[in-house]
Amino acid sequence: MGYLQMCCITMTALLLVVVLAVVSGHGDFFTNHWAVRITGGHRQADRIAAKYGYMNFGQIGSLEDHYHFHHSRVVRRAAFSLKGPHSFIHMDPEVEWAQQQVVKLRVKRYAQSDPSFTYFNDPKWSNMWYIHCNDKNSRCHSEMNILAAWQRGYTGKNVVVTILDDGIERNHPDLAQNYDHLASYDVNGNDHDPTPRYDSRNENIHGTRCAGEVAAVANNSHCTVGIAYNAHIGGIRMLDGDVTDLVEAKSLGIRPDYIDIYSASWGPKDDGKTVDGPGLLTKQALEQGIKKGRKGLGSIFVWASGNGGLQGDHCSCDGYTSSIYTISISSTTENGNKPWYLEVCSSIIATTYSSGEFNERNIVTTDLRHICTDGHTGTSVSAPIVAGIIALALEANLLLTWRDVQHLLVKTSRPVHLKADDWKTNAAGLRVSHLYGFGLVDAEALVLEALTWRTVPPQHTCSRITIKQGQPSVTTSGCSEEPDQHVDHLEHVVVKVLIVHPRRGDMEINLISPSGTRSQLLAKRLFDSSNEGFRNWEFMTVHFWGERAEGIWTLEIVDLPSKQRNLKEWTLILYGTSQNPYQPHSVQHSRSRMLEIPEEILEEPELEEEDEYNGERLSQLKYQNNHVPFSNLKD
Ligand SMILES: *[C@@H]1O[C@H](CO)[C@@H](O)[C@H](O)[C@H]1NC(C)=O
Ligand SMILES: [Ca+2]
Ligand SMILES: [Ca+2]
Ligand SMILES: [Ca+2]
Repeated sequence: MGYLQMCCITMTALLLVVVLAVVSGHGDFFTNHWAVRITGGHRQADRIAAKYGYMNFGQIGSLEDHYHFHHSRVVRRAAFSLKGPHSFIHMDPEVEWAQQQVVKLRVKRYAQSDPSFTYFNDPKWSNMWYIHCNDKNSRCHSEMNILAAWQRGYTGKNVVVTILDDGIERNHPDLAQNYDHLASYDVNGNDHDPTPRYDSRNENIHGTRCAGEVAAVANNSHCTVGIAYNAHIGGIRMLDGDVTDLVEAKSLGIRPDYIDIYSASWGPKDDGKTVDGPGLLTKQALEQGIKKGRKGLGSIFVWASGNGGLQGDHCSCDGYTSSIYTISISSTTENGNKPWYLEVCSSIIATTYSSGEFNERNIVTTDLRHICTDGHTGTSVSAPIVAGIIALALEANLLLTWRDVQHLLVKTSRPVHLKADDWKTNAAGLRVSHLYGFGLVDAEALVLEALTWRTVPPQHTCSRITIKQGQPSVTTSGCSEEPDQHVDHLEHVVVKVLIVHPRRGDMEINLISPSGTRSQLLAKRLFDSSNEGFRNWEFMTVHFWGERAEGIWTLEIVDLPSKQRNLKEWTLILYGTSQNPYQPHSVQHSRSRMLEIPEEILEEPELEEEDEYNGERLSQLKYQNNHVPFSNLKD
């Protein structure tokens, strides 16, 4: 009898569960909070709460007889109302009404989300916390807003992405449908099939893992969902053999009018003592790509910033990731912590989630031999995520240039909860860090901005300012004589140095802009004992993005206590536009700008006092803009 009764109650409870699940719909998650209506006052409510194992948190606002009950034994954010003694509260005759509270799937700035859309039948979907961040399994603080971008209809359709790596398994069941042989090539094998070489050690898993992040097929009951799950995906097999300048150059130049985005998750050794970058051919291939690729709009090269964190490596010593033509991407952990592998440097533009500590979740993706994995880690994860997100933006606006894409990332990425001790606001009001660039990418913001984006004005370059030894401070008229070199609003800033030093790793180099923003171009590297110094090495920083170019630029080298550095020569190379890229036709702006010039330029700026770095100002130069481009504008 007792058993029977128990059985029936359980069945009733189960029924309730089903009803609740249906009412709540997909996309809603049960919490351990209940709203309960009980007459008879607080003490009665307390008594009933205790009877079923709840805490009574008191009356709900001004609602008489309504109480907030909390049950600590329910798993937070369960997908279904959980069974257990506490659920019997619904059947207590003294309880007039009870409702377990559900959390709505929060999708920012999207009014009519169709909850069923957020559900895919791919078995690893529930593990993709970085896509449905505020979901039942996810407690991350900030979203990359990928789901929201999808819900606006952007999934990478007609955009072509390729992975420069050790090949891709093109017949992987989660890739085959999106695989595009025209976006693929095998540079190692000199054929058109980029299928990886299989061996017992599974050496060549990397490319297939990157590919799945970008474009694994959605809702096919297999494995995962790619970030641009309707994009074309190809692979360029080039890492499984001798990697030469030629191999790299060839790879970066495969079908530049067909392939939109090249994703590269590799680079020179991250051993903390290497200084290496693209060779002659590869440099040309990158330049050719941004000039001629995508029928003149420019190829998009996305690059992982490097995994040498433990070796104290600094990504400014990696010429691929610090090139102005590549988009350098860093990683953060689920909790916004600095991952152990992270490399710091000033050329990083933005950041995605990736793997972290043992208690933090990983990224899931496709793997060699038709399987899935959550073993894909490091900044290798981050470049493909951004490649996928850029594919969404290109679907929204196919006319974005290579520089538009960088501007969009600068503008839409956010520091949110990413922890770094060096977040600062530059003079253009942009928050930026050497760990994370402009912060966590925001796919939805990116597609929204892309939709209404106006192509930025032409890029100008000013690179004639060279300081010779013994000339620590020079005033120059900059590049004003030639209008097509006039730089006013900054994008990238490059410093090329010739420095002799008995121990390269002892040096820290900083650049201070006319607005007073300080960017660290190089940090000390413990393992770098080379005596080769820097021979015309180019450091790049994006930290002055949007700032004005005019004024005194200061280079600072700290190598205490040895002070053995010998700066032979340095060149400041400014990239940017003559017009404000965000208000290209504002007459108002040109007026105020003309008023500013005499003051900023003619006044000798004060030097700051000796700073906290105990550094020595080695060299300063003044970039003066006499060019007044708006003088002929009619009001
Ligand atoms: C995924 O597939 C299922 C059928 O397996 C379908 O009911 C659902 O609507 C699909 N989801 C999306 C977002 O297309
Ligand atoms: Ca092949
Ligand atoms: Ca899938
Ligand atoms: Ca590195």
